Amino acid sequence: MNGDPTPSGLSDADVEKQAAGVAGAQLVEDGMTVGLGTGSTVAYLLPALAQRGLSIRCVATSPRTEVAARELGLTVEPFGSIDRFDIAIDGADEVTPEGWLIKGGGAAHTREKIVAVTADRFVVIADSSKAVPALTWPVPVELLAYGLASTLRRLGSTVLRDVPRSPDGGVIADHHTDLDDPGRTAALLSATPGLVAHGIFAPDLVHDVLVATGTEVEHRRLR
Ligand code: A5P
Repeated sequence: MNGDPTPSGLSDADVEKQAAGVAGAQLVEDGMTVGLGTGSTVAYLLPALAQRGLSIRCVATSPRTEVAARELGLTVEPFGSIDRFDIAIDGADEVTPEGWLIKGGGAAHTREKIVAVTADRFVVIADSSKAVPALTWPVPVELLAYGLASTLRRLGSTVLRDVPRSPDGGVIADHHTDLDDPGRTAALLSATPGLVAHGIFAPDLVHDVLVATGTEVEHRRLR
């Protein structure tokens, strides 16, 4: 795979993101409540979903997804009155064969995790570069500004990211750690006061993974 444009004008990676996004959109049915993720793969999901012309109610995980979805004519509601989604579809930075994910490369993992747990079916859409044998990325974390220096000292090996605060006021950082046992790391991070949410998503959250290689999409059903 290289970065040169294909005949469609898209890079090879974008061809795969588009294929995964289109496949994800096919899983949505008329009348559903739908959680919309964030990122460059979701950017291909949105037009594919809008093109289907379904009557659906959506909730977005970020302002950029909300704006893009509305511009395409999708109905986006605030996440306040809906207490479950039929489906949520989102990208990932890494996905293992067991369904462990790293998310938050786009700093939206806190909202993305709330949407994922709210969905009856959480679907991951990914280009082939995201499918890895084991997690390796630094773990994105969202931290409260209150007591930030203390939280950073207790976490250790955590680098503030040069990005704006989250829409909920959180500070975004990346925690560098060994991920041989992602469940143990996730539990340690979850138990850290001052840490709002981390980007490790456990397999019990994930129902389907759609991984595109070229224009072919492999559908992995985890649950
Ligand atoms: C946003 O915070 C992330 O969790 C994204 O879902 C993830 O980084 C995947 O993004 P891309 O689709 O842009 O690779």
